Amino acid sequence: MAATHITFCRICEATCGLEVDVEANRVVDIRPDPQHVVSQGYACVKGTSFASVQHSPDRVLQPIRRTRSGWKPVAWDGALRDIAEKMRRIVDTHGPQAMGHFVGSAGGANVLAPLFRGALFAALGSNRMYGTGTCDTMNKFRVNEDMYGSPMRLAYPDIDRAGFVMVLGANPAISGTTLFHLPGARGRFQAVVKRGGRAVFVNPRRIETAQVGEHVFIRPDTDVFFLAAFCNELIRQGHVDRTRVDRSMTGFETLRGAVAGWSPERQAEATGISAETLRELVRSHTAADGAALYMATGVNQGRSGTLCFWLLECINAISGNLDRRGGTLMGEGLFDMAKQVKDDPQMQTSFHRDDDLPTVSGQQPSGMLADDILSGRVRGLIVEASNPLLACSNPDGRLDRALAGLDLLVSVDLLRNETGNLAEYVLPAPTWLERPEIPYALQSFAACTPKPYMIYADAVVDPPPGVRHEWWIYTRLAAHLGVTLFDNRLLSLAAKLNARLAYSRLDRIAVGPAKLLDGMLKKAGLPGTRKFAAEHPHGILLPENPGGNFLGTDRVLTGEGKVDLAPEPYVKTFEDTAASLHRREIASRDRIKLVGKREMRRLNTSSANCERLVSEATNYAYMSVADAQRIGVGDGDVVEVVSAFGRIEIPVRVTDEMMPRTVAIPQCWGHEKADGLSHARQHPGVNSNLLAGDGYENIEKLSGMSHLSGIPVDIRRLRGASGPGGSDQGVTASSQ
Ligand SMILES: Nc1nc2c(c(=O)[nH]1)N[C@H]1C(S)=C(S)[C@@H](COP(=O)(O)OP(=O)(O)OC[C@H]3O[C@@H](n4cnc5c(=O)[nH]c(N)nc54)[C@H](O)[C@@H]3O)O[C@H]1N2
Ligand SMILES: Nc1nc2c(c(=O)[nH]1)N[C@H]1C(S)=C(S)[C@@H](COP(=O)(O)OP(=O)(O)OC[C@H]3O[C@@H](n4cnc5c(=O)[nH]c(N)nc54)[C@H](O)[C@@H]3O)O[C@H]1N2
Ligand code: SF4
Ligand SMILES: [Mo]
Repeated sequence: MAATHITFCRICEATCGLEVDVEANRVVDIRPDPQHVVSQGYACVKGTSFASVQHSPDRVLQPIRRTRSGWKPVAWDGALRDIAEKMRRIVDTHGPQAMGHFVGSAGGANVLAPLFRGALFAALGSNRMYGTGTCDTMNKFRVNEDMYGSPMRLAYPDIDRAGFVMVLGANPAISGTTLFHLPGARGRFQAVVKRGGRAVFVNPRRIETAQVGEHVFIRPDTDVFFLAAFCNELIRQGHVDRTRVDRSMTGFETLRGAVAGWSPERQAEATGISAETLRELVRSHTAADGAALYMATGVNQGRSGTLCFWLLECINAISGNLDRRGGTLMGEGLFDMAKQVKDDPQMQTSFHRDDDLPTVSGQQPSGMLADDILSGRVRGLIVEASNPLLACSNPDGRLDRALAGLDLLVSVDLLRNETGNLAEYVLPAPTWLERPEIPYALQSFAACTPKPYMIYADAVVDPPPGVRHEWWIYTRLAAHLGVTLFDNRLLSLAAKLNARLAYSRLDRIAVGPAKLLDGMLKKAGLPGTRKFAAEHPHGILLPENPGGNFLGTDRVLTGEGKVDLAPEPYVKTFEDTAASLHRREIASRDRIKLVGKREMRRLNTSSANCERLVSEATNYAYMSVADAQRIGVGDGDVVEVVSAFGRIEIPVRVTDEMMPRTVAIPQCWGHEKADGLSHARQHPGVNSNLLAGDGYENIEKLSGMSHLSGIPVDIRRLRGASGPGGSDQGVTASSQ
């Protein structure tokens, strides 16, 4: 007989409620939880298909080591001892910064692992942390820090009340949202329109979400001109809330001066959005009872992601919409994490690298990883929950070569992915169904969601016996290395003793994750884990954010206690670069630009091996009818896509969704070398990040973000749909 457990999905930030049927420790069915206090019966196919990842025959079930004669299972103790010895050798010979770590997006869903990972590396004296944060959203953390005083002061659109919502560079119906937790996003946007408001999606692709609202095409990587002109026009039309600005913000005159030269007409030359459309959007924004602008990865990954988010937040702020119902609200979580991290030097933007690139919220630019390894600055790397080989820019396979040359590479993962394949050790971790948890760290601590709530879920199934929690792995490594965790000998001893007890015969007396979470919940005045699981399995709604709880309060954490509308580095960078970027844009407006495309059945690289989700053998290059005709390609034809950094071959899909001179290729494919992923290997597709540049020139200097969207490419027809090896010559698109 199957027992039904109530839990929540941790694949993306929507964290939808799920019902899971379990029989003899096997997941037999996963359904949406109709009673979850927020998702109310919504879940997507990735969540409900997770059993095939959970029970994948490719799961790594005990530590494995790469040897000359192939991968061999090894015992935990020996593996951790050997890894610790190698780490020690690297640190003693090359200094602590030579030992780094790399964290992927699933790392953000794990509430406990970061505490112990952070403690281990701090104890070693290394702040060499990389992660896919610099592929998705570090620009926002940087701006939050400078405008509001802490990277974790996150504002989010009050979508359930706004009269005008404009979304740039996000596709919530497919992707959910980031730093803004919104299960069933499509319906929430639809509701804006149903109550007479507007939902406008500014995007080079007519995205799925735009079906419930309006769509405006924008040339990739030109949002900075659109936002500057929007801001300027708002000021020019006199729609500034002077009372709020004068009382609670600084730098308005500087901001006004910076954007003054950006007229609707000037932006139109680069963005393709007509001056009239922009003026009309500003009028509508101003007329609405509550308006909010939101942006995400499509803009974050451009060359001006930090400037864009600065301008966007300024528009929300000066129009009187920040900290107001129907506008944008400042999240409030279990604890005031923003306050807690504010004075943590690890979390403040710093420039300790020997180039002038920033470390934002503790993360160094992932686009410098290959450089840092090839120059000898990094000799060892622990990768947790990530697959940087496919997820990060990897020009012409340069990252493969760099990672392969490390003295030590360890992957902590469910599977042996492409990155793990280059490692010396793969250490198996539990899935989220095997972990007790509260939702996403950010959701719990910043609560950027229209319906704040808390939920606790016990582990639904026991992990396989040879699998170990990440917190345990890091604590045991610390014990082998002889370093003091948390800068506190007593606490460190206790943590190490606890890790010794865990997974031993005395496991029952060890303090496991559930006990730690119990303490956290109780400290926040909520029921403990046991009570939560027994009495509130579908979660508890917390008071809604009333707005008016940020400006003018001590939650504004800047020196002056006011929102800074003109942080000096942004104004300077904008003034130094915008005009020349604009000129270059106009000079190259005939070039095709590459953008990414998230798909419902795929989650970054990590669902590629899921049989229930992936049936197509390849991804495609999506291009407009006009581009296809000019290049002379039809559906299914294979093209060569060439950038300044690499070259790929990929079949085409012709669609009216794409803005002309733009091509969309779903990222995070390219599994031809994945011999640890049997299904993915048979459905390999093509890695578009071979076309992205890395290194200093291809990093956004204010936040360390990689330039992954809006990459200029040339496209040429290689062969017809059914003609393998055909070599009829096409024409180069860029010169047409
Ligand atoms: N199904 C699914 N869901 C996911 C993921 C997934 O892989 N699959 N990944 C998860 C992760 S890790 C994240 S960070 C979030 C990301 O969530 P989103 O940020 O919503 O990500 P995307 O769906 O890729 O949307 C980016 C959009 O930006 C557009 N775009 C590209 N370049 C530009 C530009 O220069 N300007 C403008 N205005 N638009 C541009 C693209 O066409 C695309 O529609 O999604 C999460 N959810
Ligand atoms: N061109 C382009 N490139 C992009 C993007 C884009 O929009 N365009 N998006 C970028 C973004 S936003 C992101 S976040 C990255 C995503 O890239 P990554 O952050 O690397 O994330 P995934 O590919 O989802 O996951 C990698 C690994 O995590 C493992 N994993 C899953 N759950 C767990 C767990 O609980 N514990 C452990 N230890 N391992 C686990 C999976 O098995 C998988 O092997 O890609 C980036 N790359
Ligand atoms: S939307 Fe995200 S959280 Fe919800 S079921 Fe799908 S993958 Fe899981
Ligand atoms: Mo991401």
